Amino acid sequence: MAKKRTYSTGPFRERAILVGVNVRSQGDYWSLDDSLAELSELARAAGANPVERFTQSMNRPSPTYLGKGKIEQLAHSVKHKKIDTVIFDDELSPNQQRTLEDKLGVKVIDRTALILDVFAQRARSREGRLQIDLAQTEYLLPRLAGQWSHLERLGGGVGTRGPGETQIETDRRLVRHKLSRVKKEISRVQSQRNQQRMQRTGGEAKIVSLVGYTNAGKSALFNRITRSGVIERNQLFSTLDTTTRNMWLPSGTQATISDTVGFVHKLPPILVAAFRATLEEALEADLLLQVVDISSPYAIEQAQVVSDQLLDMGLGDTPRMLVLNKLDLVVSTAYEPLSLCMLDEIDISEFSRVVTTSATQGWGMTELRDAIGAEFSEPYEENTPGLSLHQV
Ligand SMILES: Nc1nc2c(ncn2[C@@H]2O[C@H](COP(=O)(O)OP(=O)(O)OP(=O)(O)O)[C@@H](O)[C@H]2O)c(=O)[nH]1
Ligand SMILES: [Mg+2]
Repeated sequence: MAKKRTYSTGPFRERAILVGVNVRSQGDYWSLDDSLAELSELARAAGANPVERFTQSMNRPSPTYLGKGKIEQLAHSVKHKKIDTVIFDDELSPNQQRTLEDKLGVKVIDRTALILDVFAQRARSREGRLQIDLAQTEYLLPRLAGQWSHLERLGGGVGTRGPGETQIETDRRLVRHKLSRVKKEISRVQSQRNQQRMQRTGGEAKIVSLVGYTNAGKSALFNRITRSGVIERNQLFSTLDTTTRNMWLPSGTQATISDTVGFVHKLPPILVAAFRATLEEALEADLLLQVVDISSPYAIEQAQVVSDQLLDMGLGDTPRMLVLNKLDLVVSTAYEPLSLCMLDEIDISEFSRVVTTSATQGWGMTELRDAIGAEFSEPYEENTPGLSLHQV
């Protein structure tokens, strides 16, 4: 009798192997090692204990994700190292996931499920919970259907097929019903938020939005600028809800500034779609402050991921300022020259200005405020970054 499978994105604490592939034809600027280092952090954030890494280089993506021999090696490791879960660094198709579970005999999770899991643990507000609920349900829907067809394939015959099919239909109907309910609720929350925005600004104030990689220091900067108490923590995805406050510009006019959810490498598209309501502030922004943690060894890759994802969200034309944060971790005083090699590697022509800050030390706050003010009072000149840096 076939074993019933369940796919869950709920919390788990298990011994895990991390698996990634390097596909030469895809030429990712993010190295496999770096990607797995981040996957390991995500796994820990979700409560798992990564004990080993498995990698494979290949010319083309494999329909089974890994080559046959590699899957055998992996199965051997799973058995001998008492592994509970194998975590893959890319989103697996429902078929790949099922085949790999069959071959490995343990639970198989992909990067998407892991990110959904971390989000689910962090979600506090009603809107955040609704959005993660939507993303998880969208993720589970095709896997749910696959789960039953798999049972039919294996069990088949009398006593399974009929009830199985009925069950698929019932499950799909229930899940679709849930999806439409959650979507309706999200759009209600979204229209309330739009109303609030209009009331707050009369629809006239400029909208500034902090965007950037998770853990870059967006909330810390937001708190510094607006004297708010948004949670800032050394962990992935502290912020899931957008917070908006008014801020005064040096000219005496008001703008609104928003703290938003962070980005991550290979951010699941279903999550971006589900969090569209939360990202509304960024979508409507007159100016994006792209925050980069310059102390991170992955600063360049992280900046690139965020630029690419903003482009995917249709924000390629919104004026963008580069905020190099955590300056205190790379220099000892605010006025020490910053090595230019880093700036050489980031394409600063994408940005209207570059400002360096330390949110924790309060460095660069006046410069940041001035730069935002200047952005709204001067004509935007393309490809002439007005570097308001003391050190460039
Ligand atoms: N040393 C130093 N630490 C900083 C600075 N800015 C932020 N941090 C720390 O970095 C960690 C992450 O900061 P957050 O403000 O929560 O980062 P975030 O970009 O909002 O992250 P998410 O909400 O997860 O997307 C916290 O522990 C902050 O105290 C800085 O300029 N210098
Ligand atoms: Mg935050």
